[in-house]
Amino acid sequence: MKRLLRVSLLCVFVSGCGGIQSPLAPAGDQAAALHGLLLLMVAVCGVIYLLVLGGLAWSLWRRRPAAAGDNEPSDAALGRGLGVTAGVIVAGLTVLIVGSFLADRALFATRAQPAMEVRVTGHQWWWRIEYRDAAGRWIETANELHLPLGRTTRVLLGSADVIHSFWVPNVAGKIDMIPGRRNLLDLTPRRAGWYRGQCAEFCGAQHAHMALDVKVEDATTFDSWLAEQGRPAAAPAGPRAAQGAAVFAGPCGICHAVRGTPAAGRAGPDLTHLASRRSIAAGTLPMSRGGLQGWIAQPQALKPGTSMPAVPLRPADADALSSYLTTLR
Ligand code: HEC
Ligand SMILES: [Cu+2]
Repeated sequence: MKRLLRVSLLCVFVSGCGGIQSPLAPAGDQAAALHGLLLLMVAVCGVIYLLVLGGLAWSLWRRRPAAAGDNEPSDAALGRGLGVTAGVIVAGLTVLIVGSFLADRALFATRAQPAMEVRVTGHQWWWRIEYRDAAGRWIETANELHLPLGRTTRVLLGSADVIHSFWVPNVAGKIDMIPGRRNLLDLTPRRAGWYRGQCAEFCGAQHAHMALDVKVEDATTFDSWLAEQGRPAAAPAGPRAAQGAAVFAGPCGICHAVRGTPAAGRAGPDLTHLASRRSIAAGTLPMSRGGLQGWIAQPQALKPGTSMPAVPLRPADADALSSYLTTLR
């Protein structure tokens, strides 16, 4: 029983050391710079901690029961002890100052270079994402950030309502998204794969359901992905999807855009290529037909307080609607 407890505690600790949402498994230049600084801080503070504990243990061990006054350290010994302590602290702090200066330079090393711009805007509780393509057009999507491997992407961060915070720990450090301000963050990922970001500033009841799927992919895959995202939605294939599109254009188009159709709402995420995404409503549900059906039927049960209302629909219309949404690839 005791061993089981120990093993499971160990698992809990070790599970924090890697994975898709961890600053301890850097997958980009900026995260690597911060990871190096973290290791340096742990090393310097660890050495000082051990020295202090070692000194304490040594002086306790030397203390013998003796006549009063016999045990007092001499002025010279005290002076030597203080000198060593001050020396260690000054040396440790100097190493940390140099280390953080170098890490800071590494974080801003790309700032002077041109880079692809992506606007990410925080909303309660989802992410609006707009890419600037080579032709200077802004291409809108939501809740899933794609990054080209080995290139630098400049993220322009803002907020539409309250303060949010952008943090994809495997790729870079955290920066707040403040209404009325644009903060910049350069991302240079070096390892392909899926990562997870999370709003890192409490922003209301559904703050915990404000996750961000991040995919780092090789530059050619990224380029064709972006070209695909820039296209308008395909015309609905078949009568069922056409019925769904007609339903969508009514109540849903007030808040959502599907480019290439009359739906041009701006209050909610752009749904032009919804079905190409991995999850629904900022990581709340995995993407599937059933997930979409559930979300549309009961957004307030799945994400209480979200600005998306449950729209009353006839069952046949709801069914056609989710068929249509799955064609938005
Ligand atoms: C009053 C505005 C409003 C209306 C009307 C509305 N929505 Fe939404 N919708 C939103 C908002 C805001 C979100 C983001 C919610 C969140 O994640 O917290 C959203 C999210 C979604 C998502 C998830 C998008 C993503 O990127 O994961 C889908 C799918 C969706 N809505 C479909 C619909 C459909 C279908 C209708 C019509 C039946 C509809 N919505 C009506 C505002 C609206
Ligand atoms: Cu938030």
